[in-house]
Amino acid sequence: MDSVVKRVLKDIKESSPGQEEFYQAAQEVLVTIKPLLDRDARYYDYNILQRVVVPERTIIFRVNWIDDSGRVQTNLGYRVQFNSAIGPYKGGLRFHPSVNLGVVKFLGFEQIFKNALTGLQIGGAKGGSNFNPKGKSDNEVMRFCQAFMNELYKYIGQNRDVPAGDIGVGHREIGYLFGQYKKLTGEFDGVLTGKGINWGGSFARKQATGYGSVYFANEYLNINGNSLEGKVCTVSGSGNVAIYTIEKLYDLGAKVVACSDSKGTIYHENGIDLASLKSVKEIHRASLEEYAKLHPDCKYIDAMDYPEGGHAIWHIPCDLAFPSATQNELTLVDAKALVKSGCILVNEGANMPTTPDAIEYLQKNGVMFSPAKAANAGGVATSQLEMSQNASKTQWNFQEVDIKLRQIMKKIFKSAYDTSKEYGKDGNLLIGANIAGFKKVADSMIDQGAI
Ligand code: NDP
Ligand code: 2IT
Repeated sequence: MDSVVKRVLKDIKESSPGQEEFYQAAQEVLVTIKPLLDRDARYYDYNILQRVVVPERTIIFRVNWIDDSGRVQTNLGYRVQFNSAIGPYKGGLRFHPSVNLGVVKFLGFEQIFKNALTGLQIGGAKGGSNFNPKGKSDNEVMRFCQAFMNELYKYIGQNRDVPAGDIGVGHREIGYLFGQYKKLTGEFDGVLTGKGINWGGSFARKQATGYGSVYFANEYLNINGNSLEGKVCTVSGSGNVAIYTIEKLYDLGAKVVACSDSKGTIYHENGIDLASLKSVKEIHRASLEEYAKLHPDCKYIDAMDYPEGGHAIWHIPCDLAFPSATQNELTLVDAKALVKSGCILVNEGANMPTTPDAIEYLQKNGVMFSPAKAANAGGVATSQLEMSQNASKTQWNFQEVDIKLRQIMKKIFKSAYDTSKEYGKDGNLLIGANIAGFKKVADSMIDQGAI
């Protein structure tokens, strides 16, 4: 039966050349669900493995927009509608120069199983562009978003495909995208999530991924007789996920001593000043170097990089590590440093931040490992809560949404944990999460026939 997995992976490589991140994501899922495949031959009989690695639809389009000097600029736009077996397509949009089809496919593939794990009815999708919002004026970002939506609006809808934010797409971009969607369709509906509170957004969506990631870590520590109280934490990134991870870590009694951005890393041994961090990153959209200038007791490391493919932040001693920036940002060199410094938990806030050899090393050395699909699912789960509020034309308050988020994260943890036990892989949450997510999607695909 292993030969089927091997053949599917070989087929992906041949049919989708150069999509390294996508192979990595597909390989991780197909290899870790082996205990399920060994137990239930239906997934082979119905060719589920071959079917699930192919997106239902891939849309690639040109985005022409006018910069501030009046010149036409061209970028590529993507939306990969990967799987709708359990609900309408759902997943974020990423605007970053590194975006290509392989990146969007890896993110879309991950999203299928993450969304299934939330226990909510949402299918998997992802999109984005190689547009770089950095250094662009607000007007340029607005014109880009409008041009992007001029094409995307044909393929999305509140019951069809509901995009949201990701790297480089936050409140500002969702606003411009929503405005243009409304202009083109004449409809005010819940077609995007992460909207502003005044125009259909949900309280706590902004905080949800970071808070959810910490709620997940808390469950994991508690089941092992431990807690967040007094723990020294490092959090990579300093964007949406990282900032609200830091906020919730402080709330629950931990201390955060380091974070990073695309240019550098700060080590503030006395504890990061969250208000100051928010001001530098959220309001001024500046680099962390500005934060270091405001705090003389804070050390600034002028790079994310570390020798031999490592990353500076993971070489700062910690009890708990929260990779919350981007893919493959925690490598084997980093994992070795974390084990050496006595780190007991790596909790993935970003998508696929830990390389496969690093995951293996951490797990072999007894470090608790929370996989992204489970640990960062609070964002998309709260997006679905936003969709529910839009559909019923209501708005819950912050506390109501936060309570639901916490319950969902508890359920996701339990589902990954119990599934790992059920399949004889005690406490291996990577295996538990992948099996639980895959099973729900695959069983739904079987129920719905060859479509
Ligand atoms: P943001 O754009 O808000 O922040 C990203 C942060 O990571 C920034 O600090 C950025 O640096 C840094 N970063 C991004 N790309 C790179 C890179 N290639 N090298 C080094 N640093 C980088 O994005 P989010 O916080 O929303 O997303 C972070 C991660 O979490 C991503 O993996 C995303 O897919 C994932 N995620 C996001 C969810 C959400 O709801 N937003 C939900 C679930 C997962 P700089 O400040 O210099 O730009
Ligand atoms: O990776 C993710 O889960 C997200 N970027 C959030 C997706 C969403 O639809 O809220």
